[in-house]
Amino acid sequence: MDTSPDTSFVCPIIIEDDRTGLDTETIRRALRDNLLYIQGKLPELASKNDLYMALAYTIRDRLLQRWLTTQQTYLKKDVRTVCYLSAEFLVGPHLANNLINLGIYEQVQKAVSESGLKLEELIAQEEEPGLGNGGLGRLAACYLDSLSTLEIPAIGYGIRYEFGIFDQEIHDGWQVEITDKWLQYGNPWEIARPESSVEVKFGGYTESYTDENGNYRSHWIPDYVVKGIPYDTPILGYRVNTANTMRLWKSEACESFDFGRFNRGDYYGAVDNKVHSENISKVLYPNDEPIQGKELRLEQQYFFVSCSLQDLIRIHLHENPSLDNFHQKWSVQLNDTHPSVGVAELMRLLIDVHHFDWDKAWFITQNTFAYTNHTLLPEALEKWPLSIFGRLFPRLMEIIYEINYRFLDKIRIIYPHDDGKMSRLSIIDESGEKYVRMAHLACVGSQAINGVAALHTELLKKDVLRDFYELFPEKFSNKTNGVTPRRWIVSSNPRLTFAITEKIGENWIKHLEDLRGLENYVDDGVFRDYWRRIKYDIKADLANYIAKKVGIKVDPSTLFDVQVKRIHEYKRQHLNVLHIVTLYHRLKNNPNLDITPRTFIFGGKAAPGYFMAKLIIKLINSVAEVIDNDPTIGGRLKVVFLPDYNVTFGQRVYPAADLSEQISTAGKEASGTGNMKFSMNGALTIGTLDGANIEIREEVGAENFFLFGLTTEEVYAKKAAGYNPQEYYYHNEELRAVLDLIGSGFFSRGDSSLFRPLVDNLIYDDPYMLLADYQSYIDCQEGVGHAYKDQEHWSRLAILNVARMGKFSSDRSIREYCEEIWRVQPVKIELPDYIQANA
Ligand code: 475
Repeated sequence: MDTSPDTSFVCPIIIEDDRTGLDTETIRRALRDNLLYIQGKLPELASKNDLYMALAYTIRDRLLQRWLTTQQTYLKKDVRTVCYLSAEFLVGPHLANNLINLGIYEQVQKAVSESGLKLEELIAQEEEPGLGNGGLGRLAACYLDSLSTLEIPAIGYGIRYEFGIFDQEIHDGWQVEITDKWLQYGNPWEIARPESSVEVKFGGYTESYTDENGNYRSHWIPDYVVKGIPYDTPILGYRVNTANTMRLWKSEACESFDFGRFNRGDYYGAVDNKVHSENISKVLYPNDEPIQGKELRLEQQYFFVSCSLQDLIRIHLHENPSLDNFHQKWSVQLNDTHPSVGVAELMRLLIDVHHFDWDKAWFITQNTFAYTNHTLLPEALEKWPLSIFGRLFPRLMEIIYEINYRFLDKIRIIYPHDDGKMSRLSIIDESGEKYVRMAHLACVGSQAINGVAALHTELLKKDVLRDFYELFPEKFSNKTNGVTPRRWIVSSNPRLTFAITEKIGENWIKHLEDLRGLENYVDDGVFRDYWRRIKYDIKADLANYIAKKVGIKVDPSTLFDVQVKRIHEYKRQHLNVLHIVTLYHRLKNNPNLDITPRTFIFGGKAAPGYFMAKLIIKLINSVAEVIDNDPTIGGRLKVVFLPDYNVTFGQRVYPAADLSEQISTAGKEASGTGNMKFSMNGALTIGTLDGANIEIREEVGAENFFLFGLTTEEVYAKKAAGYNPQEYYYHNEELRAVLDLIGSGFFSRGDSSLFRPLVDNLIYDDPYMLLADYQSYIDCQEGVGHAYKDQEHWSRLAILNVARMGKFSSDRSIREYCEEIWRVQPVKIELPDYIQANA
């Protein structure tokens, strides 16, 4: 079969109105048409999902011209392109965002309602692609949005997991994981491109030979070869014609059936290879920070990286005579170390396949890659046992040894006789079992290295990557994270969007610093009143949703105190619980105590193998059950754990929060991005001096931020001096009462063993220093309660928070990456005349 473009086909394309028109009438007609001819459904038999699908195809049609024109323009203009390599893209639902970015939300709403439907209901039909765990994957998605909005040529490369992050159910207070079948009714946003498949080698051995020029070379004879099939999703920018591509790879077997084995009677064995090949892109590993050294995970990483680099090389050679200028045309960003095997793979492709010599290949490689680190937890730094790595990729192992050998040779000159330095810097960890240190490979093979918030970058330089910083300080820089206001304000909070736009126009959506204009209205009592009414309505919506989902009635006039994020000890959801139990304990001892009524809302998934995180979920639910059913509390405290926290639910909850909990141990959270989403939506923050909290506080002003807890220096000093949590336990009566209450079985129907591991861990070890920060947190929360009582004052603070969040748009982050790391320029996309321009 010939799958290459056929240039003899001459046919001026006249695009029918129905696939491009943006007016209500055309959209209505197109919707009906797609329902019949794509979904194959008569209107009277169509389900909500059929109608959603028909609408999704209607909108995709409107993306296609923009997308194809974008790709064509890039080819014609021979542009420099950013390539974002990420094992995760947590993009969230596409439909609403595409409507907003196209500027046709109202038209579509009208078209849909004229057909007797509600747009919001169709939008709610979309199954979100959960192709990520949390912060890192969601950041990649925000960055794709900003890259397109800023008209930067870019491709996002990743894995098309058949099963994304598991759905979470809560049974008897415990997390239960359910397979995420996001593809079961089809995915209207992607287009498969089997004609662009590539092959990836695994296992086997290498053979050395001498080439025609007398050079010593190596040849990889693999055990098996897996096929990667690209699936493309257009990512449209906000009110521009740029639609970049997110290209996700699905793995398949090259040969689906082994006739040799079949003929020998080995019927199951005949499909072994097919099963193994398809397994590679089958499921997302649900571990957030600490990695588990699972072989399949390493296969996933190499699979998508090799596919992506081969794809880039093919695109490059289509436009250029050789790969000599590869690094001038592509800037490849490594989203953490998960794709860092790319350093060795690009070397292999240049040397083995394209016959470069080492030095030239290394020059190109080093000038192509840049590396972002996302974590300070030592246990999350990826390393792979040499035994596994060498068996899966024998040729890459040789290359890594050679990279390391040449690197250490240079080190030896700079630091003669410093063996400690050598072994600390080496790409191979030889302290016990041998490992490949992926962060070292990334550092050596990249032209730039960055952290994701100011404090994080400082800690990388001082601590985690200290030796590398000493060696090449010029490679290091900070790029504080940001989030896209299109999804996290416009799409998720239409009421706030309307209120802001009414006052300052709509420029802020693309230039978030313009929110500063809102400061002019903090003294406007009418505006503050309006602001409060909006917040109340949003909270009332969430209250309805909570009642429907978990059957708990919450009062929208109480303070909504929210912590949503992955469950992890360092994020300290259990510190939040200690505060809740403290308030409960106070109310039990003093039933008439005057406290600010609060609704505590939690959401988040625990890694399935993370015992302590799962116990924290059980604790939250157990405390909730007791408090919510205690009539003496009279609704002054409510605790809700909302199951299955994801992007869709985030969009509902950030706008409804009064208080944002950002309470990690100082020095542990690289940046955080939820902290930004809350604050942009008018929540105030209670937080430690950690990650981007520090910069948020700088922007909004110390008087607008509830600060508590030890600083990073104090955490380090305390650890060094021999931290003993028992001192806090014995010296703080209230704290002791709270821990004892939890340990006694009071929240676990008398079972005093249930929460013992958690309580004992806090009293005897407390690696995240909850007890050291407890009193400071409790006192700070008291301040929050007081502040909330003065609603006029609270509204002022909330408005100022929103007004001063401009820095945290991902547009700002992406501009910094573009100027300082990628050195790429925007490229305007002009649509052909016959396409109706955006609104
Ligand atoms: C940080 N995920 C946040 C966010 O920069 C930060 C690790 C291994 C395997 C799979 N996923 C991971 C992370 O390391 C991660 O999500 N890190 C987070 O990156 C974006 O805002 O502080 O914890």
